[in-house]
Amino acid sequence: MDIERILKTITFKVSSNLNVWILSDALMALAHPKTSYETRRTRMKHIIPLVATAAVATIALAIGINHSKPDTPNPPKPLSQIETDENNTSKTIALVPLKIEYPLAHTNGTPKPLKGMPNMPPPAKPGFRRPPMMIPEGTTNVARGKQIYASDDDPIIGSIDMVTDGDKEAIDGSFIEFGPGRQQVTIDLGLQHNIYAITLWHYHKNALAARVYFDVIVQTADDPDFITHVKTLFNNDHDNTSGMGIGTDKNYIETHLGKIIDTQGVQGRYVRLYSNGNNLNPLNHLIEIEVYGQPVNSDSKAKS
Ligand SMILES: [Ca+2]
Repeated sequence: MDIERILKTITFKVSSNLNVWILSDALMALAHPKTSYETRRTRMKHIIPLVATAAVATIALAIGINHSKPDTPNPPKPLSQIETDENNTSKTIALVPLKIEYPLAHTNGTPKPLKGMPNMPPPAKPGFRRPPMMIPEGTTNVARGKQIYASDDDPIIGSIDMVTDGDKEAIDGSFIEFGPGRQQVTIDLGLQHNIYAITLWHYHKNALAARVYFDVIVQTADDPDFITHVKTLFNNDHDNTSGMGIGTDKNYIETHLGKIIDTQGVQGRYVRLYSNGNNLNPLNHLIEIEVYGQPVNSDSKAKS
């Protein structure tokens, strides 16, 4: 760190008797021009150690203060949260990191850069790692094997049950290809859940070019027609192509890491995912959706 190096250099110079001696003698000669060199030397023998000690102590304190400031402020991850149920009873819920089993990365070489792609976030800094998401202890993927409904229930490739079959690989036999235009799939969790995270993978085999899916919208609701208690949890339809409102979320490049949405314990039974083609063709692809939650009538109660 540059500031530390500079301060250490100053400390060395100040603690050097020669430098302090010359400086102090010059100052004393200016203040008392008629004083002899021997007299000044006698007086300075008592002054120099005090000046040097004070200077070193001040600089050491400055270094200590500088060290106490972290390079990047990282607020500590909460290990628990207090939730209140409908009876106004509060309880503390232990939080644990969300653990995701990622599929293999399917990339060959460097994908072509995305030129002119709207609504993209700035590129991540080298070495950036996504911080773990904290969810209540006991939360599991409650979407696995659940009933699926879709706007296109006879896909071009694959079958809609593959949305929740646990296979996340981007290989032949693992992905679904829906028709062009806006399509949606809906998962019926079977009963109301508190939902803490949703993860999803479109087609993430970026062998030749980065792939971005458009108008990705994720919602939950209490009913299959999405009329009651509808919550929009993600929406990157920045220009309202779908007519469901302008989304403030960013487009993103598909990778084996998928997309993770923090859903803050929202309550619902049905989870719906929209998309509207991608940057390479008008088709829609899907590999897997996971919904991490707990039934509402379990120990964990909803926040909203
Ligand atoms: Ca799958």
